[in-house]
Amino acid sequence: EGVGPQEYTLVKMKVLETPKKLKSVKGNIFLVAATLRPETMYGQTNCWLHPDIKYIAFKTSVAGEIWVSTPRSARNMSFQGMTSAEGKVEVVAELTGQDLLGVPLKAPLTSNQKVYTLPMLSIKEDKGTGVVTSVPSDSPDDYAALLDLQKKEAFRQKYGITDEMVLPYAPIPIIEVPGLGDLSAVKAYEMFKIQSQNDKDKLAEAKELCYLKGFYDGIFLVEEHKGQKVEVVKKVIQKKLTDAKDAVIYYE
Ligand code: A2H
Repeated sequence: EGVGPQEYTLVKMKVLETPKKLKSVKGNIFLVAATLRPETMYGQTNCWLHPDIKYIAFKTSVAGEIWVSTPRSARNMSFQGMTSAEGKVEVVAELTGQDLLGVPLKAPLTSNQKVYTLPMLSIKEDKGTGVVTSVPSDSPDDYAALLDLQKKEAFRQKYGITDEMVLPYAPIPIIEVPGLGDLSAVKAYEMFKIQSQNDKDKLAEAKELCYLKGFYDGIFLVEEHKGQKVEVVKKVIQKKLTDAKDAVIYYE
Protein backbone atom coordinates (compact mmCIF):
# COMPACT_ATOMS: atom_id res chain seq x y z
CA GLU A 1 0.00 0.00 0.00
CA GLY A 2 1.11 3.52 -0.83
CA VAL A 3 2.12 6.32 1.52
CA GLY A 4 -0.60 8.78 0.55
CA PRO A 5 -4.19 8.69 1.76
CA GLN A 6 -6.36 5.93 0.40
CA GLU A 7 -9.58 6.97 -1.33
CA TYR A 8 -12.65 4.88 -0.55
CA THR A 9 -16.18 5.16 -1.83
CA LEU A 10 -18.61 4.96 1.10
CA VAL A 11 -21.74 3.28 -0.16
CA LYS A 12 -24.92 4.02 1.78
CA MET A 13 -27.02 0.97 2.60
CA LYS A 14 -30.41 1.94 4.01
CA VAL A 15 -31.82 0.08 7.02
CA LEU A 16 -35.26 -1.28 6.06
CA GLU A 17 -36.22 -2.77 9.44
CA THR A 18 -34.82 -1.04 12.51
CA PRO A 19 -33.04 -3.42 14.89
CA LYS A 20 -33.93 -3.29 18.62
CA LYS A 21 -30.88 -1.31 19.68
CA LEU A 22 -31.74 1.49 17.23
CA LYS A 23 -35.49 1.70 17.90
CA SER A 24 -35.24 5.01 19.77
CA VAL A 25 -33.18 6.66 17.02
CA LYS A 26 -35.03 9.16 14.83
CA GLY A 27 -34.23 9.53 11.16
CA ASN A 28 -33.23 7.36 8.22
CA ILE A 29 -30.45 5.00 9.21
CA PHE A 30 -27.71 3.91 6.79
CA LEU A 31 -24.79 1.52 7.17
CA VAL A 32 -21.88 3.03 5.23
CA ALA A 33 -19.62 0.49 3.53
CA ALA A 34 -16.08 1.39 2.39
CA THR A 35 -15.17 0.01 -1.03
CA LEU A 36 -12.32 0.35 -3.54
CA ARG A 37 -14.56 -0.98 -6.31
CA PRO A 38 -17.68 1.18 -6.63
CA GLU A 39 -18.27 -0.16 -10.13
CA THR A 40 -19.10 -3.58 -8.69
CA MET A 41 -22.12 -2.34 -6.72
CA TYR A 42 -24.36 -3.93 -9.37
CA GLY A 43 -23.36 -7.27 -7.85
CA GLN A 44 -24.09 -6.71 -4.14
CA THR A 45 -25.68 -9.69 -2.37
CA ASN A 46 -25.25 -8.81 1.33
CA CYS A 47 -23.34 -6.62 3.78
CA TRP A 48 -20.60 -7.78 6.16
CA LEU A 49 -20.13 -6.73 9.79
CA HIS A 50 -17.77 -8.12 12.41
CA PRO A 51 -19.95 -9.47 15.26
CA ASP A 52 -17.49 -8.45 17.99
CA ILE A 53 -16.36 -4.98 16.97
CA LYS A 54 -17.94 -1.77 18.18
CA TYR A 55 -20.00 0.42 15.91
CA ILE A 56 -21.77 3.71 16.54
CA ALA A 57 -24.79 5.41 15.02
CA PHE A 58 -24.14 9.15 14.64
CA LYS A 59 -25.69 12.33 13.28
CA THR A 60 -24.50 13.41 9.85
CA SER A 61 -24.31 16.65 7.89
CA VAL A 62 -27.35 15.46 5.92
CA ALA A 63 -30.55 16.47 7.76
CA GLY A 64 -32.44 13.46 9.07
CA GLU A 65 -29.72 10.94 8.21
CA ILE A 66 -28.01 8.73 10.77
CA TRP A 67 -25.00 6.67 9.70
CA VAL A 68 -23.43 3.60 11.27
CA SER A 69 -19.68 2.89 11.21
CA THR A 70 -16.78 2.29 13.60
CA PRO A 71 -16.04 5.19 15.99
CA ARG A 72 -12.59 5.55 14.41
CA SER A 73 -13.98 6.12 10.92
CA ALA A 74 -16.74 8.45 12.23
CA ARG A 75 -14.00 10.59 13.74
CA ASN A 76 -12.21 10.68 10.36
CA MET A 77 -15.50 11.60 8.71
CA SER A 78 -15.91 14.50 11.15
CA PHE A 79 -12.89 16.15 9.49
CA GLN A 80 -14.31 15.55 6.02
CA GLY A 81 -17.61 17.38 6.46
CA MET A 82 -19.74 14.29 6.89
CA THR A 83 -20.84 14.62 10.53
CA SER A 84 -23.28 17.09 12.11
CA ALA A 85 -20.46 19.46 13.13
CA GLU A 86 -16.83 19.87 12.02
CA GLY A 87 -14.52 17.78 14.21
CA LYS A 88 -17.47 16.42 16.24
CA VAL A 89 -19.25 13.09 16.32
CA GLU A 90 -22.72 13.17 17.92
CA VAL A 91 -23.32 9.57 18.91
CA VAL A 92 -26.96 8.44 19.08
CA ALA A 93 -26.31 4.73 19.78
CA GLU A 94 -23.45 2.36 20.58
CA LEU A 95 -23.62 -1.17 19.26
CA THR A 96 -21.67 -4.29 18.44
CA GLY A 97 -21.82 -5.94 15.04
CA GLN A 98 -23.88 -8.72 16.64
CA ASP A 99 -26.64 -6.18 17.44
CA LEU A 100 -26.87 -5.34 13.74
CA LEU A 101 -26.82 -8.81 12.15
CA GLY A 102 -29.74 -10.11 10.08
CA VAL A 103 -30.97 -6.62 9.20
CA PRO A 104 -32.43 -6.07 5.71
CA LEU A 105 -30.93 -3.16 3.76
CA LYS A 106 -31.62 -1.37 0.49
CA ALA A 107 -28.36 -1.05 -1.43
CA PRO A 108 -27.84 1.03 -4.58
CA LEU A 109 -27.50 -0.41 -8.11
CA THR A 110 -27.86 -4.09 -7.24
CA SER A 111 -30.74 -6.08 -8.71
CA ASN A 112 -31.43 -7.53 -5.24
CA GLN A 113 -34.35 -5.60 -3.70
CA LYS A 114 -32.94 -6.22 -0.24
CA VAL A 115 -29.71 -7.58 1.13
CA TYR A 116 -28.93 -8.67 4.70
CA THR A 117 -26.19 -7.89 7.18
CA LEU A 118 -24.15 -11.05 7.82
CA PRO A 119 -21.08 -11.91 9.94
CA MET A 120 -17.53 -11.84 8.52
CA LEU A 121 -14.71 -12.62 10.92
CA SER A 122 -11.84 -11.13 8.88
CA ILE A 123 -13.15 -7.55 9.03
CA LYS A 124 -10.53 -5.23 10.47
CA GLU A 125 -11.46 -2.56 12.99
CA ASP A 126 -8.76 -0.17 11.77
CA LYS A 127 -9.64 -0.02 8.09
CA GLY A 128 -12.47 1.76 6.32
CA THR A 129 -15.75 1.90 8.24
CA GLY A 130 -15.83 -1.71 9.48
CA VAL A 131 -18.85 -2.15 7.20
CA VAL A 132 -18.09 -4.05 3.99
CA THR A 133 -20.46 -4.56 1.12
CA SER A 134 -20.34 -8.01 -0.42
CA VAL A 135 -19.82 -8.69 -4.11
CA PRO A 136 -19.16 -12.44 -4.36
CA SER A 137 -18.89 -12.36 -8.18
CA ASP A 138 -15.72 -10.24 -8.06
CA SER A 139 -14.32 -10.50 -4.52
CA PRO A 140 -12.89 -13.88 -3.43
CA ASP A 141 -13.16 -12.87 0.26
CA ASP A 142 -16.85 -12.15 -0.17
CA TYR A 143 -17.48 -15.37 -2.11
CA ALA A 144 -15.64 -17.49 0.48
CA ALA A 145 -17.52 -15.93 3.40
CA LEU A 146 -20.92 -16.23 1.70
CA LEU A 147 -20.26 -19.87 0.78
CA ASP A 148 -19.26 -20.63 4.40
CA LEU A 149 -22.63 -19.34 5.59
CA GLN A 150 -24.53 -21.15 2.82
CA LYS A 151 -22.79 -24.47 3.54
CA LYS A 152 -22.84 -24.41 7.34
CA GLU A 153 -26.19 -24.28 9.09
CA ALA A 154 -24.50 -24.23 12.52
CA PHE A 155 -22.56 -21.11 11.50
CA ARG A 156 -25.80 -19.39 10.51
CA GLN A 157 -27.51 -20.43 13.74
CA LYS A 158 -24.65 -19.20 15.90
CA TYR A 159 -25.34 -15.66 14.68
CA GLY A 160 -29.13 -15.89 14.38
CA ILE A 161 -29.01 -15.82 10.58
CA THR A 162 -32.00 -17.48 8.89
CA ASP A 163 -31.92 -19.42 5.61
CA GLU A 164 -33.84 -16.70 3.72
CA MET A 165 -31.07 -14.18 4.50
CA VAL A 166 -28.43 -16.32 2.79
CA LEU A 167 -29.62 -19.21 0.64
CA PRO A 168 -31.43 -17.27 -2.14
CA TYR A 169 -28.34 -15.14 -2.90
CA ALA A 170 -25.98 -16.16 -5.71
CA PRO A 171 -23.07 -14.25 -7.30
CA ILE A 172 -24.35 -11.98 -10.10
CA PRO A 173 -22.31 -11.84 -13.35
CA ILE A 174 -21.41 -8.17 -13.88
CA ILE A 175 -17.88 -8.11 -15.34
CA GLU A 176 -16.24 -10.41 -17.90
CA VAL A 177 -12.56 -10.95 -17.12
CA PRO A 178 -10.59 -12.64 -19.94
CA GLY A 179 -9.30 -15.98 -18.61
CA LEU A 180 -11.50 -15.83 -15.50
CA GLY A 181 -14.96 -15.61 -17.03
CA ASP A 182 -17.98 -13.67 -15.79
CA LEU A 183 -17.66 -14.72 -12.13
CA SER A 184 -13.95 -14.09 -11.61
CA ALA A 185 -14.03 -14.61 -7.83
CA VAL A 186 -15.75 -17.98 -8.14
CA LYS A 187 -13.21 -19.04 -10.76
CA ALA A 188 -10.26 -17.91 -8.62
CA TYR A 189 -11.74 -19.62 -5.54
CA GLU A 190 -11.73 -22.88 -7.49
CA MET A 191 -8.30 -22.35 -9.13
CA PHE A 192 -6.60 -21.78 -5.77
CA LYS A 193 -8.59 -24.62 -4.14
CA ILE A 194 -9.86 -22.37 -1.37
CA GLN A 195 -11.90 -24.15 1.33
CA SER A 196 -13.17 -21.32 3.55
CA GLN A 197 -12.78 -17.68 4.56
CA ASN A 198 -9.93 -18.80 6.85
CA ASP A 199 -7.62 -19.71 3.91
CA LYS A 200 -5.79 -16.39 4.27
CA ASP A 201 -2.78 -16.99 1.98
CA LYS A 202 -4.71 -18.50 -0.91
CA LEU A 203 -7.37 -15.79 -0.60
CA ALA A 204 -4.69 -13.10 -0.80
CA GLU A 205 -3.45 -14.61 -4.08
CA ALA A 206 -6.96 -14.97 -5.48
CA LYS A 207 -7.78 -11.39 -4.47
CA GLU A 208 -4.65 -10.03 -6.16
CA LEU A 209 -5.44 -11.89 -9.39
CA CYS A 210 -9.09 -10.78 -9.52
CA TYR A 211 -8.31 -7.21 -8.53
CA LEU A 212 -5.61 -6.64 -11.16
CA LYS A 213 -7.23 -8.55 -14.01
CA GLY A 214 -10.67 -7.18 -13.16
CA PHE A 215 -9.43 -3.61 -13.20
CA TYR A 216 -7.16 -3.70 -16.28
CA ASP A 217 -8.89 -6.30 -18.48
CA GLY A 218 -12.46 -6.40 -17.18
CA ILE A 219 -15.37 -5.63 -19.52
CA PHE A 220 -18.79 -4.67 -18.22
CA LEU A 221 -21.78 -6.93 -18.81
CA VAL A 222 -24.58 -4.93 -17.14
CA GLU A 223 -26.89 -3.25 -19.63
CA GLU A 224 -26.11 0.42 -18.81
CA HIS A 225 -22.37 -0.03 -19.42
CA LYS A 226 -22.31 -3.12 -21.61
CA GLY A 227 -19.01 -3.59 -23.47
CA GLN A 228 -17.19 -0.81 -21.61
CA LYS A 229 -13.84 -1.32 -19.89
CA VAL A 230 -13.81 -1.32 -16.06
CA GLU A 231 -10.85 1.05 -16.09
CA VAL A 232 -12.93 3.60 -17.99
CA VAL A 233 -16.31 3.14 -16.35
CA LYS A 234 -15.14 3.02 -12.71
CA LYS A 235 -15.15 6.81 -12.23
CA VAL A 236 -18.41 7.18 -14.18
CA ILE A 237 -20.22 4.80 -11.83
CA GLN A 238 -18.61 6.39 -8.77
CA LYS A 239 -19.95 9.77 -9.94
CA LYS A 240 -23.37 8.31 -10.64
CA LEU A 241 -23.46 7.06 -7.02
CA THR A 242 -22.27 10.33 -5.48
CA ASP A 243 -24.59 12.47 -7.67
CA ALA A 244 -27.54 10.34 -6.51
CA LYS A 245 -26.40 10.79 -2.86
CA ASP A 246 -26.02 7.03 -2.63
CA ALA A 247 -22.30 7.39 -1.83
CA VAL A 248 -19.61 9.82 -0.68
CA ILE A 249 -15.85 9.88 -1.18
CA TYR A 250 -13.84 9.28 1.99
CA TYR A 251 -10.10 9.33 2.69
CA GLU A 252 -7.97 7.79 5.42
B1 A2H B 1 -13.76 -4.14 -1.63
P1 A2H B 1 -7.67 -2.29 1.22
CL1 A2H B 1 -15.69 -6.55 -5.65
N1 A2H B 1 -11.79 -5.18 6.76
O1 A2H B 1 -15.12 -3.75 -2.02
C1 A2H B 1 -11.63 -6.04 5.72
N2 A2H B 1 -11.91 -5.73 4.44
C2 A2H B 1 -12.37 -4.50 4.19
C3 A2H B 1 -12.56 -3.54 5.22
C4 A2H B 1 -12.25 -3.93 6.55
N3 A2H B 1 -12.41 -3.10 7.58
N4 A2H B 1 -13.05 -2.42 4.67
C5 A2H B 1 -13.15 -2.65 3.35
N5 A2H B 1 -12.75 -3.91 3.03
C6 A2H B 1 -12.71 -4.58 1.73
C7 A2H B 1 -15.65 -4.63 -3.05
C8 A2H B 1 -14.45 -5.36 -3.55
C9 A2H B 1 -13.35 -5.10 -2.74
C10 A2H B 1 -14.34 -6.19 -4.66
C11 A2H B 1 -13.12 -6.76 -4.95
C12 A2H B 1 -12.02 -6.51 -4.14
C13 A2H B 1 -12.13 -5.67 -3.02
C14 A2H B 1 -16.72 -5.52 -2.50
N6 A2H B 1 -16.35 -6.15 -1.28
O2 A2H B 1 -11.07 -5.40 -2.21
O3 A2H B 1 -6.96 -3.09 2.25
C15 A2H B 1 -13.55 -3.91 0.69
O4 A2H B 1 -13.86 -4.82 -0.34
C16 A2H B 1 -9.84 -6.03 -2.51
C17 A2H B 1 -8.69 -5.16 -2.13
O5 A2H B 1 -7.91 -0.87 1.61
C18 A2H B 1 -12.62 -2.88 0.02
O6 A2H B 1 -12.96 -2.95 -1.39
O7 A2H B 1 -6.95 -2.47 -0.08
C19 A2H B 1 -11.24 -3.43 0.30
O8 A2H B 1 -11.38 -4.50 1.26
C20 A2H B 1 -10.29 -2.40 0.88
O9 A2H B 1 -9.08 -3.05 1.11
